[in-house]
This record gives sequence, C-alpha cells and structure tokens, in this order.
Amino acid sequence: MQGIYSSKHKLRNSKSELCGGEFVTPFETPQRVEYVLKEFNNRNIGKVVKPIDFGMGPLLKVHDSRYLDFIQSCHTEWQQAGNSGEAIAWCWPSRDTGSSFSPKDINAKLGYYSLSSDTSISYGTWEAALDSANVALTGTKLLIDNNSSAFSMCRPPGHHATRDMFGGYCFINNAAVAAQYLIDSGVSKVAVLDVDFHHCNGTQSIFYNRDDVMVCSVHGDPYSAFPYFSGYVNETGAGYGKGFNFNYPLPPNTGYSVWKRALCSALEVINNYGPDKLIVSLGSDTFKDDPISFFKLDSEDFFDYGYEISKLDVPTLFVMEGGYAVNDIGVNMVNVLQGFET
Ligand code: OKP
Ligand code: ZN
Repeated sequence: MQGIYSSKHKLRNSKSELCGGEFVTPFETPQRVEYVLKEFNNRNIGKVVKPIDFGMGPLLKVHDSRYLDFIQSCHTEWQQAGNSGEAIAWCWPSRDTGSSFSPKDINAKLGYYSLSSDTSISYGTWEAALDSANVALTGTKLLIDNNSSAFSMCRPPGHHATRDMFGGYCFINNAAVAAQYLIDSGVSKVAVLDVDFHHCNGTQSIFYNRDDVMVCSVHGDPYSAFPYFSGYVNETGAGYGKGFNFNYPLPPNTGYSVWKRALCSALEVINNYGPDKLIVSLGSDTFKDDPISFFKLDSEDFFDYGYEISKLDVPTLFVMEGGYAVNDIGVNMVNVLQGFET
C-alpha cells in the first residue's frame, strides 16, 4: 500500500487550544504524522509519495467558497485587526439569529464559520489544510488508477469540518473531498467508514441528503463526548439520503469486543450497500491511553479490525483523522494498515 505524505503539515503548529477553561498546548501536534510516517517506513508498508496539487476545484465541490476564503484570509485579517494571539472564535450567531447574514468583522466571521472554540487559526493553517486535502486527493487518484488501497497521512484532520464550519481541529473535510472526487470521476457508490473516536459530524452533514455516499460512524456517545450535537442513532439521513447514514454511539470505557460488534454491524451495512470504493476515516483515538477519549482499545485490536475491514474486499483509501496518544499513534495506525493487508 502506498502512503501519501507532505511535510507542509508542519505549517499547522498552533500554540493555543481552549480546554477545560484553560489554554493548553494543542493535542493535535505536528509530531503526530511524523510518528506515523516513521512507523509506515519502518515496517515497509509501501512507497511514500508526495501530494499532487489539485487546485481549488475539488474543495469547492464540498465547501462554501466564502468559507474557504475565510480560512485562507483569517489569520492575516486577525492580525490586521490588531490581535497578537491566534484567531479563536468567541462569539456565535445565537439560535435566534436570522439566517441570511454575511459577516464582515473578523470576530463575527470566526463565530459564523466555526462550531467550537477548541481550534485556533494560526499562521500557516490554511497552507497546511490545503495540502492535507491534496494528500487525500492524491490517495483518491491512486484508487481511481486501480490501486486496491492507499493511506493518506492527512494533517490537519478533516471529519468535523462541515460545508462552512471549522472546529474540532478540522478545516477542510479531507474524506468528504475524497468521496466527492470519486463520484465526480464516475464512481457510482462510495462508502465512508469513520472509526475515529469522535463522530464525523462534518462528513455526515455533507452527505446527509445523498444516496451515492453512505456514511457509517462508530464513536463515543455524543451524549458525553464531542461533538455532542450529532452522532445519535436516529440520524439516518434525509430525502434521497434516508437510510444511507448510520451511527453507532458507544458508552464510556467501551472495550474491543463491544467496539468490534459495532464495527461489524457497520461493515455488514456497507457490504449490503455494495460500494465501488471505501474511504476509512482512520483515527486512533479509540486507544486506551488516548488523553481526550474514553474507549479502551489495545494496539493489537487495531490490527484485528484492519483485517475485518479488508474482508469487504473493496478498494480502500485510509484517510488519517485523530489520535493523540502520540507515542503509540504510529503503531496503532500502521497496525490497521497491516491487518488490512494480511
Ligand atoms: C478531533 B478528531 C478537549 C477538547 C477536545 C474536541 C475534540 C476534537 C477531536 N478539551 N476538542 O475527531 O480526533
Ligand atoms: Zn477524534
């Protein structure tokens, strides 16, 4: 399996995350992908290639153009407004704000285009996010060119980003951009399987009304985990998309046997759907030592479920999402890939 990696992810190196009422060093650090790359190379999983530049076209199929302009210009505008720290949203349109509103002030734009205040926009964030999408698209191109699998080492992650909101460390929804690119290349049915600890609210919302991209997610019950407001069982899609969205929320301290049962239910649903291509949003924050999550998977479990996914026998793109136990992130992520390849 080939890997796709870009050193430009290092441009995303924010210093501030609002967590528990304090500013902390962000969990989503540049070392994460470096450890994954190292393990991918150590175990000789495959060649590592650089991303191709796909331009803005594929991003505009999934994201609002004013939103992308905002992410691109945010840090500069924030500085021009006289701020010395990183750009952090702090004021939101309230639930009774009218919907036809076009924010001008940088503070208004930050609230309008965000879903949480954990994620700052720092110098270089746009460049890193753009290249992360290119890393996903280059992996997508490998599937289109008949490779049976690929691993996109995306950073920053993407699955919380909606059509026009950033948050949860995500700016561009890499998996959604990849899925849409497959559809636009003539693929009829795509499935996205999200195994990150957190519900993929962004991916879900982007495809919620569609039957050509099925979205299945196994995650920490949003009743007690971010993103809190989505990821419930009754969210099954709408319109043409009714019956093409599946959520498997699981409670605190869930271990591998229960997690695997949920995964296998999702795999059965995907198998019945019969996708032409599969995208796995791969987060290793289900690991027992993850600092911000509450599942209890061991490193061997990642290998086991990689093998389960391979039984679908569908060309598969792995897109890296979360995972914050940095010392174990390489082993856990690459275990999935190796399990898939056995
Ligand atoms: C991103 B991905 C902790 C703040 C946590 C939200 C979690 C974002 C996870 N105090 N911020 O899905 O791994
Ligand atoms: Zn996560």
